[in-house]
Amino acid sequence: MQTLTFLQDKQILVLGLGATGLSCAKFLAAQGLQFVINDSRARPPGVKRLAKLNSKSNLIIGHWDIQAIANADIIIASPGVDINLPVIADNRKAQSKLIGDVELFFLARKYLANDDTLIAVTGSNGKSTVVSLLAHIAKGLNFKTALAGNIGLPVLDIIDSKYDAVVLELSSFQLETMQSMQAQAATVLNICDDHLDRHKTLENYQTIKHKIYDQTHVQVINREQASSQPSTVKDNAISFGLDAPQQGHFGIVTNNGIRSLAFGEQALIACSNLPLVGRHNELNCLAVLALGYAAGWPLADMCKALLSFEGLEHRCKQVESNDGVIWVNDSKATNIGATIAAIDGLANDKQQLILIAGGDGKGADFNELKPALTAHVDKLITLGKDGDQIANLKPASIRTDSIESAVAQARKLANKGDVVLLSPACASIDMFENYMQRGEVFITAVREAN
Ligand code: UMA
Ligand code: ADP
Repeated sequence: MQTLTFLQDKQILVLGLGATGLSCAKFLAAQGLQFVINDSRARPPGVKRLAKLNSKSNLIIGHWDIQAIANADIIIASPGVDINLPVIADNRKAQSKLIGDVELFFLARKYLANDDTLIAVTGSNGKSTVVSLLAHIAKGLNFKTALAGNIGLPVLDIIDSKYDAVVLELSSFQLETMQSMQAQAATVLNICDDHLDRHKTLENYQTIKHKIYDQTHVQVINREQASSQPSTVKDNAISFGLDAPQQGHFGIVTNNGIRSLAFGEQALIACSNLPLVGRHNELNCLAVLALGYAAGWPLADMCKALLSFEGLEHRCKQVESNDGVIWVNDSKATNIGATIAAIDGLANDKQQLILIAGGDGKGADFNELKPALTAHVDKLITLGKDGDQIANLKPASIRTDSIESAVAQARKLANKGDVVLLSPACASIDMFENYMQRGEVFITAVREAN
């Protein structure tokens, strides 16, 4: 790789030694550059692997190092590091450059004249589903494809190769330190309260998310939600929504009672054939088609490839069972917005919807759940640290102390064709290692009683 002049003869400081910090270290070491890494944790996860890199680095752990921060010309902050912490904001030199790993990736790409087709996705909910579906489709189109960013693989880990399609999931933490992306297409899927402990106000969180629109050729816009739309809409913007679309945009049309995803008037795929359940997933599929279309991917081939997507585990995924009840695992619903989407998407007038919710609410105001609980949920079963707060929102709620007993209660209440939905609206850390383990316990409880 060529040497990047903007990094030469500079005091470089990497903040954080998780997956991101390690990827930065690998990149800088490959450039033959000297750098300091500072992680405030006593045992950051990347220490052993950093040692193996044999880099010209100096590691400082266990506290924020004021001297290292004050000396740095370039600070590369990991997404988990709050750049507004006074120890960082107040001690850095006024002329220092503060960027994230994703900004470094784009600065390096520019330097390397790498112009792979790039699609970027942010939003409060649905990011992982949308980027995984995009990558699935890109592979179906026989593109050499990379999927990176907040979904798990740090972007600098893909900088050494060229791809036909690069699909990036971007968090607000990453967008906060970014300005040099030049995506072909990008979207803010939706916005609801999230990460306010770090961004303080919804307005600030929204402003950070909107930065993605200044860094893309085509803006892909959610027609249904004003707060996720850019303040300045470019002429070539493409929109998606659940209403009938205008020419050149994506939406839903109904012909002879059959609802289909559509491009303008052209019906593309019957909604009943989609591999993912719920209205929110119809929106996700429309966003995917709009993003791919904006990147110049052939629409008919995209639709074909979309049908074979199997969905991601723990996101509104039906659990196989032979009791005629539709058990749905949505353990990834760790905020209220995701649970409302699942309820709205799965409720129907004919069958009961039984909701299992609760866990660690991270200080959220659960009152926002009340309208959906009242309108669509027939029975509510709660568990976990903040389960009682949710139970208080609906009369005759059933309080339990485990997933197993919640499933047993649901089984007593459910008839054939009813939906039992685990969509906690809460993090899992009060009872489980993570949302995956919570989902697995649910699946096991459903299957064991079958
Ligand atoms: N931390 C410290 N001190 C430090 C550095 C980190 O206390 O000096 C803490 C942070 O508060 C954070 C944790 O350590 O809780 C991890 O931070 P990190 O920046 O080292 O994390 P990485 O391992 O580099 O993973 C990051 C993203 N993590 C975060 O944004 C918190 C991963 O997203 C992402 O997959 C990865 O980079 C590759 O790009 C995870 C995530 O939870 C999945 N994202 C949030 C979300 O999806 O809601 C935004
Ligand atoms: P993210 O990566 O943004 O967290 P995921 O695809 O992992 O998104 O989904 C997280 C949760 O949000 C799941 O419970 C899922 O069912 C729900 N969800 C997915 N898409 C949407 C959407 N468009 N609107 C609201 N909730 C959604």
